[in-house]
Amino acid sequence: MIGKMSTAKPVRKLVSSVILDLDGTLLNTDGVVTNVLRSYLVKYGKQWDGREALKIAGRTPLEASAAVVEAYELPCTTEEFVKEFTPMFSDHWSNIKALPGANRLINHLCAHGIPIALASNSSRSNIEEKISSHGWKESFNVIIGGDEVKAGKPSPDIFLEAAKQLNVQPSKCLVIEDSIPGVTAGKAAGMEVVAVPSIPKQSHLYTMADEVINSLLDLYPEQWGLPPFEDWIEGTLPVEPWHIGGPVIKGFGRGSKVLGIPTANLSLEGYSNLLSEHPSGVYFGWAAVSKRGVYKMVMSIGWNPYFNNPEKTIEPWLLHEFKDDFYGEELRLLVVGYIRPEANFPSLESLISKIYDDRKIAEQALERPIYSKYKDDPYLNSLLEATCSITHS
Ligand code: ADP
Ligand code: RBF
Ligand code: MG
Repeated sequence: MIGKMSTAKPVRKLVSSVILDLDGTLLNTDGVVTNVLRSYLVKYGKQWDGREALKIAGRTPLEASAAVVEAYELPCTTEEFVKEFTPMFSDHWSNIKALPGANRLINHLCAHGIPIALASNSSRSNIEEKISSHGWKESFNVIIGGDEVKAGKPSPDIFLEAAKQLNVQPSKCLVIEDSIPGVTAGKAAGMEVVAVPSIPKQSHLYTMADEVINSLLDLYPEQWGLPPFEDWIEGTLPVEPWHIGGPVIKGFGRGSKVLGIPTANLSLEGYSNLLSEHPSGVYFGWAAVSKRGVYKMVMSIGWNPYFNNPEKTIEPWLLHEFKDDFYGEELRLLVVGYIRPEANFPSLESLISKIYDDRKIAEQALERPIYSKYKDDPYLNSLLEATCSITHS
């Protein structure tokens, strides 16, 4: 009971329906666009560096294409680019991954009978192709594509049409959007808007949104008068377990020296795709260190706003007293739960105290069967066994 009360959030405004954006909000479209664009640019001797990201998020396909042609000074017209690029990209439409929390949100709203609409600048046929493998079509009461209204986002047309077809007042709709044109459209439609920016470190640009969250995991529907999620367990949210591993490398030296909290850094070479799939934030799980054992672990993924890292890093704190460093040794992590988004702090003391809160939450949660069962995971334990057999031979 206490755990539940401490996570309850104040109501901001009462809504009755939810309108969801697709690309960048429910689907990791950016990841696929990036991969296809990267290989496409090679043909023109150019290298992808993400310079177009802000100009293509939330745009219509034609606007996004014009932005790419301009950003990379391609020797072709926008029309030529569209003709060549679209088929390359559409091969991948049906295997774009759902973003973390997307299925959870859709299932939750459906289970409680909350009317939901999907409103995207993509064409109706694109939308249907993209959602086909996720089984979402039946979940939405209404689907509106950019080709079904006069003007795409940032015009409010798509959202107004969605509200009309849902048969609700715009002011009773909550829009969830990742892009600036989408947020602009939602506010122009007179709706409440939660922004979930898909481009990192850009949340300051979203001031017109009613709330800015880091990922769908951080949405609290009760703040909008909607039924709360019931899957939080004492301040933790179970996630689909995922693992990552590699040799421990030297970090910034701030963990033990500045914070008094050592965090082992993993080399992310070859892991940038995996890491970009997981929202920044504080997670926990189990960690195996070669020759040593399996330990409880709490970690941050992200840019550590307090120190403003240039790269997204993954920094696990193993909840065990080690007498020495283990640089170079193999570390394997199994992530099983989520605690909170990463945050900035007014002082070093407040950051440190929050990290100790995280530790306590993780330590307690990992005693629960739902999380403790993963301690026996073969990925973690094979590291210990492999080392043992070498030692004995
Ligand atoms: P950081 O990399 O966080 O800036 P340091 O490089 O000073 O900080 O210290 C991290 C190193 O401390 C790890 O790479 C590891 O070898 C060692 N270490 C000792 N105890 C722990 C622990 N409990 N959890 C993680 N790392 C630890
Ligand atoms: N740094 C931040 O700037 N913001 C955070 O919210 C944050 N949360 C953390 C949570 C945990 C559990 C741990 C172990 C570290 C956290 N850090 C955070 C610090 C960061 O990961 C890293 O230790 C420092 O940047 C030193 O390299
Ligand atoms: Mg570190």
